[in-house]
Amino acid sequence: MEKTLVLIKPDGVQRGLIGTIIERLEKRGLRLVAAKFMQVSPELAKKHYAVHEGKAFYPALIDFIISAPVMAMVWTGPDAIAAVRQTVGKTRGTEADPGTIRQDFALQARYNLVHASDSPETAEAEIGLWFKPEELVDWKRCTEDWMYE
Ligand code: FUP
Repeated sequence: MEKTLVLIKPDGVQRGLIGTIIERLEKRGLRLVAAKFMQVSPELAKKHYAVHEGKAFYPALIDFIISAPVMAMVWTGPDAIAAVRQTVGKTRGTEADPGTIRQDFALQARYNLVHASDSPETAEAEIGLWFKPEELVDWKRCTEDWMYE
């Protein structure tokens, strides 16, 4: 089963959407395996967004991700990477599908509430960047017997 990194970004925290966003992932049937509420350092922000360095929106993105706390999490489940990105929706709220978090609660690109890993390679690297191996909890939800094939 895949694991994926999910961040509820500073706008989601400030707007009081932590519970709503977690609820969507829980109801989808995914399993939370790690979580920490934290202030992001500039060093961590730069490592996390290294792929975007040099782009016009990069400086504002770094300022944004360190501007208030984030809720960092690891979620797992069958096809968890695609499932979470589907639930989150496309980058811009105005392009995200109905029923997605970003379509329901966001309008533009920077203030789009959630980060979610986009591939197995990225997920592995991002989980390693944000969490120590011992911070991941090994458990199973009772719902999984009725959801996972
Ligand atoms: P996503 O995978 O949907 O989170 O988005 P990207 O990896 O394409 O972009 C990473 C982050 O950069 C987005 F969450 C928001 C920010 N961004 C901007 O601020 N402006 C842009 O034009 C594009 C992305």
